[in-house]
Amino acid sequence: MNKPLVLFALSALLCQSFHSCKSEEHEKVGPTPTADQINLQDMEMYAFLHYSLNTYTGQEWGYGNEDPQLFNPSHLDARQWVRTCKAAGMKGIIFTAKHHCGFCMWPSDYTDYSVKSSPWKEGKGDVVRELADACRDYGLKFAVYLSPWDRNHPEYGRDEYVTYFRNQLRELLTDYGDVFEVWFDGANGGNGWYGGANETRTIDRLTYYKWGDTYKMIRELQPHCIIWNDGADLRGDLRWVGTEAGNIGETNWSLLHSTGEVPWTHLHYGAEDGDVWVPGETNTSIRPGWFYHESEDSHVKSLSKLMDTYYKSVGRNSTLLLNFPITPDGLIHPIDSARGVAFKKMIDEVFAYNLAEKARRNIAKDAEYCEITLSFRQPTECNRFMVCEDIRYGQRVRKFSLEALVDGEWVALKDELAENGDGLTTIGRKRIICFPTVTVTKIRFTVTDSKAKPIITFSGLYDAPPLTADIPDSGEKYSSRLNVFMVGSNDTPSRSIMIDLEGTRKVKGFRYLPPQGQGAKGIITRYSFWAMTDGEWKRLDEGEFSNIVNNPIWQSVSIEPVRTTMLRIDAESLNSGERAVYEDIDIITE
Ligand code: FUL
Repeated sequence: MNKPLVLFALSALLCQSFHSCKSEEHEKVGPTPTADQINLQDMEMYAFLHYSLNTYTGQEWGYGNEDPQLFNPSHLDARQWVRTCKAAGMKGIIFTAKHHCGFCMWPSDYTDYSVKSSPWKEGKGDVVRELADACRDYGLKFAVYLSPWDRNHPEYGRDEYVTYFRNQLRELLTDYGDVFEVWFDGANGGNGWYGGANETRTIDRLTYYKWGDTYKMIRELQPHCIIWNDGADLRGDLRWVGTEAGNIGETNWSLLHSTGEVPWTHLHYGAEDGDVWVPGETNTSIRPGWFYHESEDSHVKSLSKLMDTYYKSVGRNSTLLLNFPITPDGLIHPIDSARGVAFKKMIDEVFAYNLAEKARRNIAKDAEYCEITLSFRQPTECNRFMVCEDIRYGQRVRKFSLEALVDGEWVALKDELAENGDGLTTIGRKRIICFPTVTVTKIRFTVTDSKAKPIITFSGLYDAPPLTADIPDSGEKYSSRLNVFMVGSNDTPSRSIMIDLEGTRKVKGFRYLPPQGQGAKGIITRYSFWAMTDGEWKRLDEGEFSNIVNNPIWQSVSIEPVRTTMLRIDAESLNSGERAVYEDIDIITE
């Protein structure tokens, strides 16, 4: 069998019930995926594991001066991580070998800021090795996240660091077997420890790392490895989807322009006229944060939220990269594990039986693009529709419609998870439409606009069971019942938020919810926290809200309790704009 035939057989296997509106010649239309990109997309779901010194400091972004002595897990068990991920339906694992703090989870030859300097296994351990071995044993693929931003390294910002970064990457791509993906985080907050310099260092995200040379090295060392990159001058093989909330656009082209900046809309929706194949990978965490925080034990995503994420990623022509944080003990928490397993079980249940298999299928010969009608002998309940294009020949379909014959009348079925009103747009590798349960005798799928004759390899109809056993979000409701006001005038935009406690209270901290929505301005990225005592403002704390722009969740700050009547939060820096903005603020009192 030649290569295309092998791939064809594989995708036919995935899309078990196989039928189509096929073009005769099967010519490629526009950019098409490589075999490695197809393999990656076929994985559908894989796990992220976030684990570093942050796990022991409660941070999301380490500053770079955290003590390696903190790393001493009592029960680190990479096999438990892999078993859990496998049971949750994940086909591979991407591990944070080095996060922004610079601490290496493997004993790199190029730094002592690693597990070598920790008490764990008396400095002889290698977390990356344990995970790579466990993945091999359980048949999961293995991959690495290596943060380009390094807040520990003294040379960060200069050429020497780029050599260091590449040396580390070479170790990871040489010593641990096959690596299916490399993840180069685009985050770059600027300030850091940098060998004691304690300063802000800015780099040009596009050019500083000289990605061309790095990509060349990756291709040589791991020819099948997929490159994920955010903010490089060269396109990777896979793109960020512009949010960490767990969804990609309903319209989702697996295409980008090969040159120029990538606007947010292209991250989220792809570029219909793009000249290079770069599918979207939806990354999100099973908890609000990426690293483990005990306070989030009651905020693990509910089953319905996870299913929503599945439909808005895998069901929208994207892969899903779902994060499980590792606890300070060195394990995946039982709550996350149970939720992950329930998630996989629910996906299996929803798609267990394809109702289309008991229908008569008619493919209209005279349709402009493609029209498939499924006819049932008995009225049939359904609420999910799945359709696949043969992406080896390019992503073609722009628009389609879905109609149901209900009590003798054709009604249009709408995507109940839709965020825009454009109707049903784009298909790609897999598209799932969720609609409220209807009882039908016929279902009609029609491609109404396409770049060329569509190649539909699969269509399926399902009746998803209700989420009776749902595990609810235990999200406490925070509200600012307090008197919160901004200080400033028309001339001096306010960067201070005052909270009048209307009497004396013992305060243990505060929570800040930044403004929500794409492109929000006025997000506080560094804060200071003040209390009025004896008529004077006293500074209680200051710090950073790490990763708040990409992941705009509640930020909690705890302090030594103080008694006070008035509090103030100052924005030491904002993401953009002049005025500090909040969606909500909550004061934690005793
Ligand atoms: C972001 C990082 O800043 C977060 O800490 C996390 O690693 C996430 C996956 O990517 O850009």
